[in-house]
Amino acid sequence: MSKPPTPQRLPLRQTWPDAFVARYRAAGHWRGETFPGFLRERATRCAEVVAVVGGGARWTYAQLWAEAERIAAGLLAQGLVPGDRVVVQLGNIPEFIAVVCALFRAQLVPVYALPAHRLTEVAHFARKAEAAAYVCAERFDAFDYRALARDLQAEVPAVRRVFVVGAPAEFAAVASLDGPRTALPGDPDPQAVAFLQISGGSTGLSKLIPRTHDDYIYSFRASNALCGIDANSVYMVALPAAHNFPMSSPGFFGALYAGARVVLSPGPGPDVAFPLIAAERVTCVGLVPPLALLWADAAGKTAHDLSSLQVLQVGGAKLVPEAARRVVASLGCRLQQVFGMAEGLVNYTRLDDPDELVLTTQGRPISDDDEVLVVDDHGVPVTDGEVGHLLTRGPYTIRAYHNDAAANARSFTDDGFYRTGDMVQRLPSGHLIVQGRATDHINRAGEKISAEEIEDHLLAHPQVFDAAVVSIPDDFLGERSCAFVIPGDETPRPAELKAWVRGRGLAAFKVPDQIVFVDAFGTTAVGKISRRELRAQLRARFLEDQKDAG
Ligand code: AMP
Ligand code: DBH
Repeated sequence: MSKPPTPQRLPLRQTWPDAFVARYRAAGHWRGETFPGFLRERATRCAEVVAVVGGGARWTYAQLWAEAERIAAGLLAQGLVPGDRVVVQLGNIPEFIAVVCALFRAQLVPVYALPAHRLTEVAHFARKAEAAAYVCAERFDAFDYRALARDLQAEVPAVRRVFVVGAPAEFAAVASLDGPRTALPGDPDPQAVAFLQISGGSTGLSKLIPRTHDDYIYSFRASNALCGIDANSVYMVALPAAHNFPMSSPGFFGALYAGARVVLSPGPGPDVAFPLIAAERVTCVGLVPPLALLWADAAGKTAHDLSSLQVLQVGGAKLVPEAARRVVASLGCRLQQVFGMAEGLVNYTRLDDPDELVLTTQGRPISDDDEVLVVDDHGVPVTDGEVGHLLTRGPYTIRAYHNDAAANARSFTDDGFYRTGDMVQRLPSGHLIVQGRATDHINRAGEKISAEEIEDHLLAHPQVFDAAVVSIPDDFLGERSCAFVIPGDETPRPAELKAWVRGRGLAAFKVPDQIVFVDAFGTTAVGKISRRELRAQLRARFLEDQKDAG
């Protein structure tokens, strides 16, 4: 039997200059650990300890590892080969963790899609990553992912195999995967890329973020110490598990590293999360600001016992001081602000920081080796306390995206600093206050939406002459998206345009919250203005009109 030819693919790489590698090793940040290495060790040392709770399952560390090895061997028996990239789109179910651990065990490379993503996004990830397979759930939140799988294979035929958690239809079931354990590879190089995380997409489509075993494990091992996670902790995943925040800050990986218990909440609302907190005695959970406020509100009325909660983390979008005060007042546990990014750098307020810093800052970097620069528009460092662009490099911040030369040229300086796109103020203590951003994306309750991406979809509509998408302050979401549209000959209805965007195969959170029709853009502009200026003008005019109307 002849083997299929090994496809010519762009290699996966994330490298730091030698001097930095030496420094991060010498400092003890990079210890040569790998995902399969630490998971196997925990499966022995914490064999009978409960590792993962969710969806009716209660797996010990030994069971989780056995599941991972079964699925890993099964995927290889089905024809996948180490190095293949696999798009994973699963909700907060134990199989998400088992599948990801299985991919690590087989040296297959997960590419994380969110459950909210639809065909356009998943196909983009598959194409960019040159994925060979897709793992999805039969359904989640009433959406049938097998239909998406069919469309995906039609659009990206390189996705040879589909594996389904639940009823597989014509595909293979994850539950029945199996194969010889002897076919499993040894442990990977700790410097190798372990997975591809997804960026929120500040300009255009999401970018793929290659993270190595060494760098990512460092980020959550160090996070554990700063978030109070140890073997006695019970960590709840309330946000989508594929998000970098609940995955690694300290996230479920931090919890598994510590030998703690991970509790998967099927949704982020207090109605589902509170009973689980009470039943499992959850000690730590991470939320985005709107959810934290919702929880704070509900905590005052609930009959469920939330007294086990020690640390409530809030991040993904700015938590303003007044909101922080409300959260602290009603939840009665320690608040920790988390300002992170899938590209790397994560900042935490420390559990023993004075209250004022916890309420008013977004924390300071994990590592002494996180280099932070706050610079003006010309790249010159500003003095402490002034607002500037945040640039960073360090032992767990990437130096390049995968397969995206244009984004790399834009996003990294010549000496390897990542341009975060965030505008911050740094206090003498090193704590950062996020003051805004330099890029035109919308941070909708922690989900980042690229204005450009949505404008492109609107422009594809036959009755749209031009469109500009901007963020508008929103009491609940923090920001909502508003599309200013110059119609063609006929003005479509707003609902029709929203349905159009949804119909383009996009995550629902990207559908504009509001559509405003205008005759023209930029009356004050002389000649050509940038999209960025245009969006700023439209936003300013809109807010002014609202003020006048109110
Ligand atoms: P991403 O690159 O998609 O992982 O998104 C990371 C971005 O989310 C950051 O660069 C910030 O713009 C934003 N972000 C995350 N946490 C916070 C926070 N606590 N406060 C303000 N913005 C945040
Ligand atoms: O928003 C984020 O991407 C984020 C927030 C908090 C993140 O990636 C993280 C912590 O690790």
